[in-house]
Amino acid sequence: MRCLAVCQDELLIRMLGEILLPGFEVEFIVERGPVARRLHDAGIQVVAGDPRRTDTYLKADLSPGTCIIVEDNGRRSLKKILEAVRDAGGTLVYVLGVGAAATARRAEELHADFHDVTYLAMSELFGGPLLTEFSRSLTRARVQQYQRYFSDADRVLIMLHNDPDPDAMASGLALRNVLRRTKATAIIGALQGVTRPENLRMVNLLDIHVETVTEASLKEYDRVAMVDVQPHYFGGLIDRVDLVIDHHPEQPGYTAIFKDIRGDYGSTSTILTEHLRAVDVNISERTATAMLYAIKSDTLFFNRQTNRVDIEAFSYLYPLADAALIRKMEGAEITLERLDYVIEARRGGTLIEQVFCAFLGLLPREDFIPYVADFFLQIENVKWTVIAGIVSDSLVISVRNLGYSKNAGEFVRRFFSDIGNAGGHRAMAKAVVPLHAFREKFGDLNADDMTTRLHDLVAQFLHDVPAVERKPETVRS
Ligand SMILES: [Mn+2]
Repeated sequence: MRCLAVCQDELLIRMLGEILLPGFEVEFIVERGPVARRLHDAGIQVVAGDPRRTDTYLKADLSPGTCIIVEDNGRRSLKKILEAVRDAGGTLVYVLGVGAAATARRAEELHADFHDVTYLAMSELFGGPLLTEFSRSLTRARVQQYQRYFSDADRVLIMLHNDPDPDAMASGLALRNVLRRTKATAIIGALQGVTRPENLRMVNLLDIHVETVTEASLKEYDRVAMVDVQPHYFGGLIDRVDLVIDHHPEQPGYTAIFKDIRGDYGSTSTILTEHLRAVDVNISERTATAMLYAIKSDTLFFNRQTNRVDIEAFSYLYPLADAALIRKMEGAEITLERLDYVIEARRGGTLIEQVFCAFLGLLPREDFIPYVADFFLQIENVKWTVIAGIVSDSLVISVRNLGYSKNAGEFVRRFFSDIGNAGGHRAMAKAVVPLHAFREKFGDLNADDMTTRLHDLVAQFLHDVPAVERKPETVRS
């Protein structure tokens, strides 16, 4: 493709030359003779001419297929140049904003007269990669610090939350990698092991060992790191750790020598991808596969709480991972017993104003609840799901939404943090409340009343008015 660039700045000309050659056939139109001669001597295709005159472009053989780039350094002659280009039949026109402040306003001004022209600001074109580089070196400094701190330890514990999920386990593998340790010197552990079928499948396919840790065995480690969870989760059992890496909102009340908490990231594996890249550690196929699966599952394949960095980590890990293995792991999510609870939720649950609520009764395992919550969020017209069920002596409530409405984490905190554990993100949250405490606050409800009550709470939260005032509206719809 042929490209004509109207530029006066030598640095810009040399840079464009470097970027566009050899893919494009590039010629520069330069106003001042001496600059043109110097560039010509440097081997750059250049013609001297007045860019405000139509015949300059005719002489340069401008055709409708020629791509024109015009430098905008804030001077007023820009409109004249664009008129001349238009008169000469130029249609593929790009204006490159360099150093001119308020590029957005400038772009708008131009658009009124020349709506085919695309305005590109140099700062935007460059900003992304430059900032990525800068933040990578910040991350590098951080990672090197904790690497040094961990280097002389005999035994390191990488602690995960109970019933570890793919993100927790993948983050454990990744941190072991960052610390350049083996499974003998960096133990991945949890107080309670893996139970969910799809997570067990991951454990088996990737040969991951999660050691069961007890309060007593905690003392056997020289250093303790935590991934995908923060110490407060363990309710006072662990109040001091050496390192915390997590993407859940930051919690107070513990001491950590190093921490990297990024609440706006979709997964802890995303943070660890950046750590691994920053210090240039090789990522094995097994670790990459685990991390890719973790990002997919924590973001529901980018359907919730996804950040540009999650997508970037995903595309970085993709070629390193075993995609066939991931497909195998994913197949484990649908099981007959889970479908039983989907049917149960369909039977007893109700959909009101795009909110689906259901109570599943007494359950043998907790994972049915988030599974059903995720499942119903896929259905057309459903924007929120609130699924509750009883597991041993607690009521567990999973909340999901599409991520662009009110915050699910705030919802569970508002109604349940006074009587139990409640927390989460914008798009996914969970509350675990002792059954007796729930009954004290809300009464001893039967299944149908429970569903109605959940609807009332969501409506109250979404409309921010007392439930009573909302009732007639529900009846109408
Ligand atoms: Mn996670």
